[in-house]
Amino acid sequence: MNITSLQSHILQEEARHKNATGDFTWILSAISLAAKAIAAQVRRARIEDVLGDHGGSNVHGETQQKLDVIANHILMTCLGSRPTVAVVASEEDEEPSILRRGSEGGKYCVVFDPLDGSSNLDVCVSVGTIFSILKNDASIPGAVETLCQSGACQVAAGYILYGSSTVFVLTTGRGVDMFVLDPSIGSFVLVKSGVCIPPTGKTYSVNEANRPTFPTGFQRYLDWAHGEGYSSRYIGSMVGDVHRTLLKGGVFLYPPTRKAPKGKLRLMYEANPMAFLVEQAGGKALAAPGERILDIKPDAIHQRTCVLLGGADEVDQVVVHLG
Ligand code: AFP
Repeated sequence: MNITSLQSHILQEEARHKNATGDFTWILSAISLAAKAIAAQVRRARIEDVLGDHGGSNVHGETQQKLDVIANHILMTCLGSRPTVAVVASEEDEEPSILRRGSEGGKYCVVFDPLDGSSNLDVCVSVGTIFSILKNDASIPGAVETLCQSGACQVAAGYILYGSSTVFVLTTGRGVDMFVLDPSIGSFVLVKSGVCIPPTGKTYSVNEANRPTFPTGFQRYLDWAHGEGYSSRYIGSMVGDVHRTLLKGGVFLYPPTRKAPKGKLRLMYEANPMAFLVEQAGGKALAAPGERILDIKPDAIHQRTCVLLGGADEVDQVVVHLG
């Protein structure tokens, strides 16, 4: 039996680069450690007192769940101890934190959504952590300015899905790899290298309750998909919905709505990492027809965007209807 852990896989990848220092491996190991700690909390959610509202709201005015706060703290603690992490930014916090300057060895910035889909926790539905790693430009003094890089600059991105199993999906720009947490040995083990998103797949994933306020092109697409016998699948946890789309094909959509005319999902914490993964798996990820998510230069770290991603042919079908 050949068991490759996340750690050894990253070390093998790093060995391909002759100037590699191991710094990057060390950061991914912090995320992997945090993921195991969060998974343990999620698994014990009805046993420990970690469910329900925390009593506060985050920077977006959304109610924070106790586990949002716990997951955020775990990631901050694990990443904080890594000597090359310069800046961390969480979807839950208003401001990024500068941990160390470039002159003090800060080489990378890590941006994350600690627990996406957390409003589903009370009913035991899959949730996830999404992360994106960027280089720290030591010549830029401000944390926000440092982070406002387009998604195309990401050096790695991924998510951890706390579902019926705990799955770690990662790209470092050389395809997509998938690992599953084996609880009996406490390691993420490689289950698939080179994950490819099927170009076709007759499933769309969208909050159809918002349909009356979608731009007409999206309504035309949905009419067409109904006529073609498509299935609808929507969890309301982006990590779960994107994971299904990555493995089975189809499209995931978060179009503009009356309530969120620029889209609801966050560019840096959700859309960019997912777009990087989907493109690395051979799919497409757009904010609008002709506008790649990864090309958007953010103006603010909590910026929102519309999202249209999935198998290449299925995304093209949506675009045809947007006219
Ligand atoms: P929560 O973390 O507050 O549950 O939000 C999750 C999320 O941002 C994303 O994961 C989902 O795709 C999306 O919201 C679902 O939201 P709608 O209820 O607007 O469809």
